[in-house]
Amino acid sequence: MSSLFPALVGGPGEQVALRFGDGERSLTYGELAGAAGAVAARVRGADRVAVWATPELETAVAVVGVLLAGVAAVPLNPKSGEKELAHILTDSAPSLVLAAPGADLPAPLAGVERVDVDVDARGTGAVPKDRATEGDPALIVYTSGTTGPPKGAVIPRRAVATTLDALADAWQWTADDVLVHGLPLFHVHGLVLGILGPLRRGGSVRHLGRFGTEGVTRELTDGATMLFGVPTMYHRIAEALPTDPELAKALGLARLLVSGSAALPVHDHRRILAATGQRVIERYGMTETLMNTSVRADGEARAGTVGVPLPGVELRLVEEDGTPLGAYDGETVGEIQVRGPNLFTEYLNRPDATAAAFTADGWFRTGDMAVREPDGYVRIVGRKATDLIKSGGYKIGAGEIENALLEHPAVREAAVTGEPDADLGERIVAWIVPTDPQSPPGVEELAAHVAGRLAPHKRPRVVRHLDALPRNDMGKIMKRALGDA
Ligand code: MCA
Ligand code: AMP
Repeated sequence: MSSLFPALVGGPGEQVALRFGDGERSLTYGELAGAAGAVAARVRGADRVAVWATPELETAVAVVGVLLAGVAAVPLNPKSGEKELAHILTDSAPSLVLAAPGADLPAPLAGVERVDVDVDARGTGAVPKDRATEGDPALIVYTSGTTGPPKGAVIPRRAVATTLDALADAWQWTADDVLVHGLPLFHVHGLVLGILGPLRRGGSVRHLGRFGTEGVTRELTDGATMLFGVPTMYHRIAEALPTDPELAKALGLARLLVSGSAALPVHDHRRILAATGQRVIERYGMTETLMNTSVRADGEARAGTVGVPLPGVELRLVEEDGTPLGAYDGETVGEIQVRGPNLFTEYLNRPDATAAAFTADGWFRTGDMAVREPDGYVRIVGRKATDLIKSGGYKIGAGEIENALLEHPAVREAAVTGEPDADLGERIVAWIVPTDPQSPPGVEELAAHVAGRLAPHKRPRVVRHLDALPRNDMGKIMKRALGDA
């Protein structure tokens, strides 16, 4: 297949490709070709390589190098707890881990060969020939389901290329664009859209290291043209705007503000429009599908919708029994199913889960419920599974948190739900029957327990104690009754 990154081969060598933090660490395309070429030479022939995905220059160089070598990258959340990390390593069996020099790798990685990424490596600067085919895996990204540990979605090179080119079409995204964001680099949003996207276009990305409104103001004032973020980030921007005229001015300069990973409430859309004159556009995707729909840069930015299917993506709504909905009326709710070159290939080592995710004729069941307006705009109205929580744009399975909570000696029974939260979209609530009602475990103790095993974003924000969990005749926990318990 043609290269994923044409700009690295005889492209704009002097142009800045990547910039991290407040600007002191950056690489031009020529420098990136050298540094990523050195990584590629090191990992060539491997099957899968893990990347310790801190929000740093090394992570971007590592992933680009692994892709240049035609190898699959497994990005690891550097805040993963030991149980989650051990699961991902056992499941994906990487032959080595790439990390920034000096990064402190936790115990589960002790048995994996470590290779430090040298961003100053230049070698000949020659980019190795890309021999991978479009069906070969590019990335294995771990994503939560309703129960059990996260599954590794195997994302082929074809999906990365086609989703980024479809977004370029929808957003008029070119080499002249400079993207700013502060997203984590172990998920599709921050890594595929936020790093590989600008590099495929031959443009630039400035990563903030950590999201904050000051960084957004600085970069948009200094020539950045696009901002990507999850709704929590736009909510924090909307909250800051009334007292931060510099932020309002900076946002007003942007060519495109894009939100995704969860729904951006209409209230935040309105506040940002009123203060900046800019409309935030939403796109809708999933780890398994990369991007499915978007409001187009040349289309009507209708708040509360995720726009229209991207070029190449087939999208339909189906009834409970799988029958496709007929004419779109803006009212009838169905599950979104998608088909196209943007889809993942399989869940690693999980043929059962892969088979369950697709219909016989290759449609992927997203589990998202939506209506379609007569002109084709998609409006997401909810999710099929109540046991999936979206908090801060992260997808979190209630089951994995319940299992972690049950491993705490002070917890006899546990049920986890999501509750509306103005900042996070949803916050994780743990309903606990304590082992000893006289000394029930507190929120800090349980949050630290879950953060240390799984990840900090999976920790409960609220703990409620009960004498018993409400159960039906079959003994199944009735989560909808928990609020009344
Ligand atoms: C707090 N912390 C703890 C604990 N409590 N650490 C360990 N144990 C504890 N008990 C630490 C956290 O690690 C973190 O550390 C800090 O305290 C704050 O934590 P938190 O409250 O979680 O962070 P936040 O500031 O509220 O984060 C909000 C956020 C974040 C920045 C919006 O949620 C975020 O980055 N979301 C992006 C999610 C995303 O990219 N999703 C894409 C997947 P420290 O201070 O060191 O940070 S969806 C996707 O990819 C699809 C394809 C799509 O459509 O996009
Ligand atoms: P993940 O599995 O972490 O990739 O999350 C994918 C899920 O995020 C989708 O199935 C949707 O539920 C949700 N999502 C992504 N983008 C949007 C959006 N713009 N509006 C509403 N939900 C979204």
